[in-house]
Amino acid sequence: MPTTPPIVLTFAATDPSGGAGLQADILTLSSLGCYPLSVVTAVTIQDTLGVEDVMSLDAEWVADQARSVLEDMPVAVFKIGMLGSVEAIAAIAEIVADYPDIPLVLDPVLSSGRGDELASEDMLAAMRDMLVPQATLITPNSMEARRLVQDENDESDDPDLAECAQRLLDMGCEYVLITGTHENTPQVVNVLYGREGFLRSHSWQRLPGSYHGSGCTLASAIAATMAYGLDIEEAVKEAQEYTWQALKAGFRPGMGQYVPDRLFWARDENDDATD
Ligand code: PXL
Repeated sequence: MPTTPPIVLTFAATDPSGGAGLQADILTLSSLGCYPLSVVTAVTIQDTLGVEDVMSLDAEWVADQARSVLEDMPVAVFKIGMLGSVEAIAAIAEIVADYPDIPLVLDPVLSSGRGDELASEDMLAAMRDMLVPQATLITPNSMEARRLVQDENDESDDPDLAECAQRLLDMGCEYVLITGTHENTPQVVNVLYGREGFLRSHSWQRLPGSYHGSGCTLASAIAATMAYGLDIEEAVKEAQEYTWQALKAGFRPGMGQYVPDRLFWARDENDDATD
């Protein structure tokens, strides 16, 4: 009998445009040979131009989806993306606390690449208090990193990215990967930090388009490479390589942003998809 691939459980919101969220996670995890379990946290109305509305799912429904599959199947890695409410964050925090041996990749989704707000201040605080301390790895972009750690009572508080990483580590997570797409640098520089501080920096050629779902793709790819047993540094390196290839092969299915082609390796170069 064929063996079961590594199983990754993702908590995420649905994106009907197929670019980000749960759909991005499922495509990425499948593309990298994992079997995805998917717990819906919220439903969005959006297209490739922007998010129109968000309906969060009742926290009990979020918890019950997760509990039912966790009792049935052995999960190798948890991945958390967009969340719908403080109550759902608390419910998920309780669930992952019951499985301390399962590594957790936390993608702290606060807003979309196009600037739509996807988390309230209360949700931000709940993530900080309940999820960051349980994360094996957190994958904020530079804007999310700043928002997660900045002192709201001190307008002059302007930590550099290394200081942001240190504050996140002080909250209790083991590793921090800060992505640099939004920084004003010629290349995109992503930096991995561990308990001892700086670990590794990866530079990537800046691609011209604006992409929808790149963060979800990267965090899911890391969850997948970790599920295959790579250590964190190797998992992060391999996942970035995969994500960069997916972005490079990205296409524009509608009138808005490009989306990564998470199945780039399966396309035949000579095939014209419009035939
Ligand atoms: O890219 C972050 C993200 C995650 N999840 C959902 C999203 C977005 C961005 O738009 O819509 C559902």
